[in-house]
Amino acid sequence: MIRSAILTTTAILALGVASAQAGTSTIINNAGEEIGVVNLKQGPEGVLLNVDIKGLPAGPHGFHIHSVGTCEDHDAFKMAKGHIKEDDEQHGLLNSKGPELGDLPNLIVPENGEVNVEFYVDDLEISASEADDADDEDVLLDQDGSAFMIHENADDHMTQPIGGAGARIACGVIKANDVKVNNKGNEK
Ligand SMILES: [Cu+2]
Repeated sequence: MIRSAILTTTAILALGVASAQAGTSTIINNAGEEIGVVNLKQGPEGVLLNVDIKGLPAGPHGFHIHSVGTCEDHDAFKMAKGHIKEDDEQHGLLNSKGPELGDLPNLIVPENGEVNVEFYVDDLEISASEADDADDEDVLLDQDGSAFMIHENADDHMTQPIGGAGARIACGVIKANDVKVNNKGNEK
């Protein structure tokens, strides 16, 4: 009886690791105030993002995925470090030696400060589908996590290292949504 309980727990944990099919990132500003959310859904080859943020300055803003999942130093957001990338990649969606995995299109914010947009990012996984891949660059929920970052200015998609996008004005740690497992061992 005890053994079967342990086996069941192990099976659920293993499934949980393998099945973060969705995620959420609460976005905060330099004052540490919540200003919106980015929802993530895993597709077969990449991740669908839905961005819903209020209270940003109007205009284009560089938008990236940075390599450490923390926004606690909210006055500057430096602890999130640089972009997620493979070793030989350069920054920039328009760069012949790029892009980096964490390069995204600019967020174009209208005068009312509200941006709501959905787009798709190729070649990313929210969490590793196999344990061996757990620390791969393309896995958002690797050991130190990942964070969305919004910059003060536009990303020109070419200049190193961040397209001239300037200061970091908003940040959101990427977190897995709860994985629900039913009594047949299937995800709900
Ligand atoms: Cu950035």
